[in-house]
Amino acid sequence: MERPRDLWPPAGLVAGWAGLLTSYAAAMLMTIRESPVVAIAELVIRLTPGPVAERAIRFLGTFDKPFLVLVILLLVSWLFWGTGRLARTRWWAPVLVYSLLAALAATAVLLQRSAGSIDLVPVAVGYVTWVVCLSLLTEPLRRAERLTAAAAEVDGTDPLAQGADRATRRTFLLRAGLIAGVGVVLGVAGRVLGSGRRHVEETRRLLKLDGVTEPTLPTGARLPVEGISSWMTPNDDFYLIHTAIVVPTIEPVDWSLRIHGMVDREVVVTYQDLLDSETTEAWITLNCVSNPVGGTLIGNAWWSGVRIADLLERAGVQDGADCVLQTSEDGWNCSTPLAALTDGRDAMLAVAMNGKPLPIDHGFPVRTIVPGLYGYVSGTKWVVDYEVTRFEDVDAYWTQRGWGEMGPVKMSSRVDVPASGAEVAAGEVRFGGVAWSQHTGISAVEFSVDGGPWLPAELGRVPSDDTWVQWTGTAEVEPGDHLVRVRATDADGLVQTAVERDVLPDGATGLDARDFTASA
Ligand SMILES: Nc1nc2c(c(=O)[nH]1)N[C@H]1C(S)=C(S)[C@@H](COP(=O)(O)O)O[C@H]1N2
Ligand SMILES: [Mo]
Repeated sequence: MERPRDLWPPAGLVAGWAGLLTSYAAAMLMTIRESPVVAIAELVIRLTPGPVAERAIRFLGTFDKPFLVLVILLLVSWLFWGTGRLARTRWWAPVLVYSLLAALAATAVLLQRSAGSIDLVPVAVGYVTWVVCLSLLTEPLRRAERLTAAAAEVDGTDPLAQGADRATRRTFLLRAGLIAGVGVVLGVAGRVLGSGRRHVEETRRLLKLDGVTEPTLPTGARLPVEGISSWMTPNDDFYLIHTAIVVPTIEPVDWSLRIHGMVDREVVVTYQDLLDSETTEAWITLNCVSNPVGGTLIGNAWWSGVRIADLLERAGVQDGADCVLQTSEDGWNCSTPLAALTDGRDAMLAVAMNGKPLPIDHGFPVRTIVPGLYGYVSGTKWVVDYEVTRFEDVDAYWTQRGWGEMGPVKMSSRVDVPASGAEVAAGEVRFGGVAWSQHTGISAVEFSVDGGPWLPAELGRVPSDDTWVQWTGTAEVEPGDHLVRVRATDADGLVQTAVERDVLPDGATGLDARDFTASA
């Protein structure tokens, strides 16, 4: 059985977690977007050099953020354990640790976009919880130690009388249990009651968007090939990339976009303004610059929204401007070449994706979509600010981490069929996949088995140059292991290069290949 002196570290741990839980509950109940822990995690992400972040994302996939939060929680747990131990000899030491942690959390919170002093409340709540709970938990331990010392001094009797120990432990466990219980209840209640997301989800579900039509698949776009990527990517299957850990939840009535900077007059656009404007709709394939050759960070959807060029015209863009610095509600930003927003392509402030209001994770209520550019320089989700400016005057999130400024999509192609490692019947084997070169278009796709001649593939018919295109073809294949490669040619006659380049700084190149086995 542990003695009271072994209970100091657990006291620190329980008090520490109680503070995390009350601060989380406060953040949730106040519908502050993030708990202080998450704010710290986002600060870490912001301070992480691009290539390191890139590697982490590739290594951990979509678990990079939960993983970071977990690491932070483990680290602070270790700190809390230590504060308990420290408390035994130096009452002020844990207070110092708490103060440093709170200062770090406060800094992280204040560095978030549009943070005010009210956002510090959860940090303060956590701090008070730490101090109060630690004294509540260590008080019986301290008392027991004082008694022990006094008894030893007076008459040398066995100071660790079993009964006194047991009483101390009972008081401690009672308090620790109570604190832990209340902490967990508050945490759960905060999550259930406070999550503004539920409300926004409800608003979103009830929205009726006039002028937004359901997607009708263009005839001939889909090739009848089993296992090929769906030409239209359903919203639920569409890849997700964002730096925010907790995504912004914005009620449409609270949303507005401010267009300012090098303009003749500042314009503020509301959600209603967008609904009252003429709708533009288009099939546009969006992809991520971090998509490796053959990767899946790409999707094709039917987007509905309002042309950005019209809004910029209302504001009156001044001479000399060459980019628009877009900022999201969560603080992420990107600088987009002005030309891509005004040259007549379907660059839009999108309100709907595949005929439905944007899913929250895809930027509800409004995001930017620009055909032909990678998402990191254009596709701002939860967008709230457009500053018309010059590239030389700004430094956006990914560009300051070494990624290219302009971000035009590079031509690429992928094999979907056969799937990697698949087993097919020898003889006539069907191949298929997708190819893309948004805003330029694909004119041909070829595939080659085991380094043999390039065979022309059949292409699906697409409504514009802004989407990917499905390809298919067949070839005679002997029993055994094989490798199929694919390459595209764009509408300008450029053939996809086999030279392999990393995704950093402006998109991967190289040819996709799949190995498969043909059996007799
Ligand atoms: N607010 C915000 N918008 C963002 C990002 C982000 O991190 N935050 N990531 C961009 C990147 S890198 C890509 S590839 C696209 C992905 O859009 P999706 O998640 O809807 O597929 O969003 C872009 N818009
Ligand atoms: Mo991206």
